[in-house]
Amino acid sequence: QRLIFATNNQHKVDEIKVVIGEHFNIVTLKDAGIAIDIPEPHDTLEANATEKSTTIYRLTGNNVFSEDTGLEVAALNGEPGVKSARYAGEGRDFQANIDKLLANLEGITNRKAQFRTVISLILNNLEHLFEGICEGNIITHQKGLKGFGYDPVFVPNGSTKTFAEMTIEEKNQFSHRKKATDKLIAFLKVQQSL
Ligand code: ITT
Repeated sequence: QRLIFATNNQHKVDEIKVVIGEHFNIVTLKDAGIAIDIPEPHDTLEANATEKSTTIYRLTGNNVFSEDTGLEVAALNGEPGVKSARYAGEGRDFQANIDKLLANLEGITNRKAQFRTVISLILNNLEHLFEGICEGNIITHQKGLKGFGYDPVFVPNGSTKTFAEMTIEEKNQFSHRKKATDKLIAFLKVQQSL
């Protein structure tokens, strides 16, 4: 049975598909021919994830999951958090977000941060949430060309490399998204066996 992954972010698809692809038939919005820019108007990752999954569920009636992710920086009181995609303002290129983050952390020694992913699954009209957290530090100068978003400035605990210096497989040994996805898979497997 197919499960729609409601995202327009191909990087998220690439990271999740290597984990979940073997277990379930994942169909992206693109695969399903759905061209829609889902708004993220809320002030929590949970509410935005729910908005994305319910929008697509109402549209298709198909079981669906979405995810919302934020980078939460301790010294910035959890910012950019839910605003991670548009920290430097709507419509700016992503480098502007990284530049703003590094500028706001200039001279600050506490560089602790975490990525947090919230997955919202809608299965047979019921919602289930799954969270994944990856703790680490923001470095002072970006490094690496792989990955996306804030990957060039984030070093997960237990590594000396930024996410942008890692392959998807390496990133998945640490990542927030992988942890949330593992919980989703475990849940779906139990449902399948019922
Ligand atoms: P959707 O279509 O799924 O909504 P999006 O790109 O809008 O995709 P988010 O709303 O979750 O995704 O935005 C979170 C931002 O945080 C996003 O723009 C990324 O640049 C950044 N981000 C999310 N996951 C990340 C990761 O694993 N590594 C680095 N940056 C990440």
